[in-house]
Order: sequence, then C-alpha cells, then structure tokens
Amino acid sequence: MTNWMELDQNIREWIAEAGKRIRASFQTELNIQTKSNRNDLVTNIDKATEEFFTDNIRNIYPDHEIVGEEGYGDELQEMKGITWVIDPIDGTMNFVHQQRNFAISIGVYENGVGILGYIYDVVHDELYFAKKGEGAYMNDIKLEELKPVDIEDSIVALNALWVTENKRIDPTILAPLVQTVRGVRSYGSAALEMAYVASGRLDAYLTMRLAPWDFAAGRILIEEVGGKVTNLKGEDLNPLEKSSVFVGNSQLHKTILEKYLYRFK
Ligand code: 2AM
Ligand code: CA
Repeated sequence: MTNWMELDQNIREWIAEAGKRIRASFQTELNIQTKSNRNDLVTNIDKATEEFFTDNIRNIYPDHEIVGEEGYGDELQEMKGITWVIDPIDGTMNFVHQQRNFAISIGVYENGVGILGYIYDVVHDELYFAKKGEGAYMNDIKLEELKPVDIEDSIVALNALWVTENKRIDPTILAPLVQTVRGVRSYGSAALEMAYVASGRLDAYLTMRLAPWDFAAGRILIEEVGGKVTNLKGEDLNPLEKSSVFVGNSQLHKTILEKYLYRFK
C-alpha cells in the first residue's frame, strides 16, 4: 500500500529544494542547448532539476516508475503501479528569456489514474496542488469549483500560432473564437496555463501539441475543480501520449466544442 501522506510530504520537500536551486541559478550563467529545433530549448538547470527528482524518487521508491522530459526517467509502454510524470521546468523558453512564467510540474499516477498533481510557480512561490477526490489548492487556499461563464465574458489561453497558417490546425477554426471571447492570453507554460484554469484566472486553454509531462499534473487540478480535460476532438487524453489539449470549465468546454471545434478533424 502506498503511504500517500508520506509521499506528499516528500514531494513537497523536493519541490521546495528544487525551487530554491532554480532561483539561485538566476545568479549563474546558463548553459543553453536546443533539442528538436532552434526554439526547443533545454538548459543545464532543466537537466539537473530532473536528475534531482529522479535520484530522490529512486532512492526512496525503487519500485516506482518515472516519465521525465529530459530522459532521466524510464521508457514506459504502459502505466502500472505508481508512475511519476515530471517536467522539471515547464516553459523553458520563459525561464531563459524572462526568468518567470515557468513551473515545475509533477503528476503521480496509480495504474494510469492521476492521484496527485503539483505545479510550482517557482518565482512566485505558489504551489498548485490537487489530490484526486480531495480538491485542489493554491498554497493553503482551497480552489473553488469552476462556475459557468458566458463565452463573451471568458478569457481563453491560446498561442497566436494556431490562428495563423500552421501544420496542425486550420486557422479559420479558432479565429472566430478569438473574435468572440473577452480576451485571449498566452503564457508559454502549459502547466501554468492549466493551473490558471483550475484557479479561475483563465476559463479555457487550447493547444495543439503537448507531451505527457506538460499536462500530467494540470489535468488532475482541473478535474478536481469540476473542469473538463480532453484533446481538441473532445476525447480523453492518454497519459503516455503526445496530444492536443483542450481544458476549461465544463460548460464553456462544451460550448467551444460544439460551436467551434466541430470542424477540427
Ligand atoms: P516545455 O517548456 O517544458 O518544453 C509552450 O508553448 C508550452 O508547450 C510549454 O509548456 C512547453 O513545455 C510545451 N511545448 C513546447 N514545445 C513542445 C513540443 N514540441 N511538444 C510538446 N510540448 C511542447
Ligand atoms: Ca520542460
């Protein structure tokens, strides 16, 4: 049996320590490399942070499995037992260019079901946390159930890329949504965008391609406040696969799916 209380205490300690080290790194020179393309960045701090978590997890929980962005985890075909899904720095471009608007994101799954989600806004020292069935919090503040909002009054997070020519979505699908909502925002960290939906700062977030570590924690937070988490076709997310992601308060999610996304194939 998993001692979830003890596990929660351990993660919180590790997250606090990792956050301290990341803040201290602002005083040092970053070693920046690119991955799949010139805008896909990774730094020595992304790697060191992931290694810090995987070392601690393997030390205390040798039978747990790990999925991590920077390759310190395991290669998994399926989720059995306890799986940690880790993005050491979500929003690396922001980390490099802005030293803000990035987060540590950790989801803990049991047999493929999300149990614990942590999104730590390192610069603001804000920890978004959820436990399945027990609600969601921002530090000590309990997050409220998401309330219905009219689409004309909603704030939606969306990268401008998706309403220009791109290879993932016909830009004429989301352009009318942009014209209808009250405001559109783009923060450049999927984890924070999901934490903002969970805390009601945003009403929805749509993006065309995320990896499991980008959404592992956020989906647990959003579901704990009654929000909806799917891909852009309205289907459930596979926790081990890259996917488009569409999250929002339930009623707005339904409206956007029916009025705008029905054309997305
Ligand atoms: P990252 O910084 O951890 O890579 C930026 O638009 C958001 O999308 C960030 O959360 C970023 O996570 C993620 N992201 C950027 N490029 C991605 C890609 N090729 N695949 C999956 N997620 C990506
Ligand atoms: Ca990352």
